[in-house]
Amino acid sequence: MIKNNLLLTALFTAACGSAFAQTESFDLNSQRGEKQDVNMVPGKQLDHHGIVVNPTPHNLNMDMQTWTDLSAGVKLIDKAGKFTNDIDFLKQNAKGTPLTIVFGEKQAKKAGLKKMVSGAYLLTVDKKGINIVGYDERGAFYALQTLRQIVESPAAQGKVPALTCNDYPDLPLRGVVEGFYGEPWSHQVRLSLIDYYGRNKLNEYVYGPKDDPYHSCPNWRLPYPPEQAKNIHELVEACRRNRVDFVWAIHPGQDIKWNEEDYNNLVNKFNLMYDLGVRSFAIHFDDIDGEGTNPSKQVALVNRLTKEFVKAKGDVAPLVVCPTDYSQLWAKPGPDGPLAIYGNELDPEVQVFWTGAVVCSDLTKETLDFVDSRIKRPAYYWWNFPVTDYARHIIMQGPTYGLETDITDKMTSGVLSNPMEHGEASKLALYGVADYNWNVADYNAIDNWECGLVDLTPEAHEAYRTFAIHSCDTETGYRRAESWETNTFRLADFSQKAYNDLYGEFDRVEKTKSTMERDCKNQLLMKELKPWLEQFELLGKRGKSTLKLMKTFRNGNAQNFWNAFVANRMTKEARAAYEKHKLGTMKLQPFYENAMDDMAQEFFKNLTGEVPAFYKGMGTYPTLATTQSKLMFDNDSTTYYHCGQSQSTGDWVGADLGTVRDVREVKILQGRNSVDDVDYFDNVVLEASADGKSWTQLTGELLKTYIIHWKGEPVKARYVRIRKAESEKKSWIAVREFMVNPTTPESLNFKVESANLDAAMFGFDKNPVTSFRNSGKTSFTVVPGTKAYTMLLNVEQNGAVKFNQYDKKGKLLASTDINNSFFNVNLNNKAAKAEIEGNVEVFEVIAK
Ligand code: LOG
Repeated sequence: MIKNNLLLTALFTAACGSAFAQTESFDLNSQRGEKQDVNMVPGKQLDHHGIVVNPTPHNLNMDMQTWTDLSAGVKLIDKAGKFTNDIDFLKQNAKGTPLTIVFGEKQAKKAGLKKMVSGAYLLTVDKKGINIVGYDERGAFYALQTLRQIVESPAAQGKVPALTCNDYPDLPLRGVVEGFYGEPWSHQVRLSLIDYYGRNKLNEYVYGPKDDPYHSCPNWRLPYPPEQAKNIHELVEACRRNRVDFVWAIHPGQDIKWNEEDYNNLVNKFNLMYDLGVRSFAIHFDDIDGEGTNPSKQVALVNRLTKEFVKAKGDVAPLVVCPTDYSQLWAKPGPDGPLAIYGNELDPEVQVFWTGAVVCSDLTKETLDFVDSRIKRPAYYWWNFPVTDYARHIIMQGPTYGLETDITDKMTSGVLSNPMEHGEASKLALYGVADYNWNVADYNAIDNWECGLVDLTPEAHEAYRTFAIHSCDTETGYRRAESWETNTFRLADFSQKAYNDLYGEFDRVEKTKSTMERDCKNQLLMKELKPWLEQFELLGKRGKSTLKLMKTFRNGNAQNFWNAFVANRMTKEARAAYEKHKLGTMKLQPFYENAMDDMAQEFFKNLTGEVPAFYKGMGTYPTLATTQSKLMFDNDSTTYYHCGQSQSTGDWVGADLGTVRDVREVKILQGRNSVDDVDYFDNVVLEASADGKSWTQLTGELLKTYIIHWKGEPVKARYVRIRKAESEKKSWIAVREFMVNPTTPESLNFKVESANLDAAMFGFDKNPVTSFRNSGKTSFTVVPGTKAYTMLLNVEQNGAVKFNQYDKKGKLLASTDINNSFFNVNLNNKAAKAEIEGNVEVFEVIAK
């Protein structure tokens, strides 16, 4: 719930507070690099000799000299009669190779299965035929999945080598929770995913889309409408075919009353779901506030349901529960805390979810130690990967990693992935989740990803790989490695070799969309990727044209450069479209942004001999090194930088002004709005520094202040920052604008007149990347001694733009056509006023 905070605007007319020295451990140099705080992907690519089985079997011995040809078909010997529908990948033929399938504990023991757990199996192929022994039906089904993958491998092509595979899962619960905010998956995508779970030996699908009103508030008490009820029944059936447990989850906590009536409402809803075939249930108490968060009441409810519903039915699986304290970020650790209450009172059969150190976090022994010791059982790891509901403009196609490989079933009952609202595009990540859960110690993230790409798009995997490697990171929140094979460079580091390599990659990027459209057979996937593929193509084009622009810049012809530079800028519309479907955020787009900024700044310096008023974000958050921090300096208060991590006292966000300047005014908009947002420093100090080490306080502590506005006697500073003072607040923080010395009519030593005077300031702000659109006339008095003007403009076709000069009395001295975006004009020595007339974008007016 968002609380209403009082809006306080602090306007200080003089510097208050005194200079004080601070010894900081903070390393200023770390702010200047491109380095981002993102873990690399572990593992390396392996040669599978054309046969890939996912998840990686524990023991698979193949004799590649001895092959059985299955093209004539197999003769199924299936006493239990369970698998007739599971061998669609083989022809059935009464005279074919015998395929014998048995399962059960006794058979498993006799056959020497390595582990007596659900899902374990022994698959053997020899001269006599194919033999499968499952620990249970699920195990036998898994043996068939292994057989399928081998037979369908490029190296096998309908044959099968002699082999022994004595295999089992490491973790008992392996699967997926449809648990994100946003558009729930379509029925078609759900069915496609359920088949995928079966093939990859995932055994649990928890149905809990936050935006299904019959799962959550307000309709959790009501039956599903008939059409949706029918679909859920179909999902249960699809899961049964794939030996997946369908777990239906309810999210009642936001408005549940702890009384008989709501208890009965819940049981009634469970009964309705039971009638649709559901045999496993979960209760989610995440993301709620108020009464529903009471841990004792939650536990009492789950215990009572266990007794009166689960056990009474006899064929319902133990319940799963998501506590309100599901993350270490806010879980109260004490012996009376909610997790301890769960540990002491909750029926030991009930599974308890846990998301780790924060909401989206790596699976570590450390976090499992923390939770397990309190809940007194192995936690069920709800992994918020590859979910993107907190960054819906992203499509996560990177490797599945961040999972420690010495975890056992004593520590967790398994990893349940919460995917993206794009179900097909989530399969790549689930390929890894399946592999990890099955064979923890052998998990090889990079190799898994390489194999997953081929598995998903066998006909287009190279293009899909190009797309995927540049579509991984979130920029904020759960950071992921991206573009790790690509080297970008700054203008100052230009070399022909670096240029050629990067040009080649941008060329591949540009061609990816058309290649995938031509070759990829997975239409559901293509539908989900489409808007991102479109942006990818544009990004490829943009990269190539930017590289060429660098060459133009280096050739030194100012007019050629400026015209090409203007043409290479992203329009407002192009930027908005990119922000909606973003990719290449770690290296490709930053290459573009940095190159454009570098060129603009160098160009300005060459023209004027001055450092442009161009600022860069800096501070304690690694995300400040991403292009997101530019959103603080874009003069657009509807966009914001979001830090992506919880705040603590001493954190700061600031601006590097490029050189020491006289700082006379600072205006900062904190939060995503100035009314009631929670993401801001609720106690904050404004400070300035010349060296980044000792800081002068410009204000005292400002409580609950969204708009920080300081004006005063100029202070010499290169760095300005807001620093979090003492406060309990832990939320993320957002900054919409960070303005230092905004150019105002009063701050200029000449007079400007324009229909929109505020906007016109961008033409005189000594920042060559900001601009205003002139229509009509903008005039400015000529500072004595000025001999000429250079104007950085964007002259469009049919612009009909003029530069007019007037004398003291207002008499027109000259009128010149402006027909080039780079415009130089000499002044008449009587000129007292100059004027731009007509429709044109004005970046900078430079007096010479
Ligand atoms: C929600 C989940 C959401 C995820 C990522 C849990 C247990 N609950 O912070 O529905 O998809 O974060 O944004 C959550 O993770 N809460």
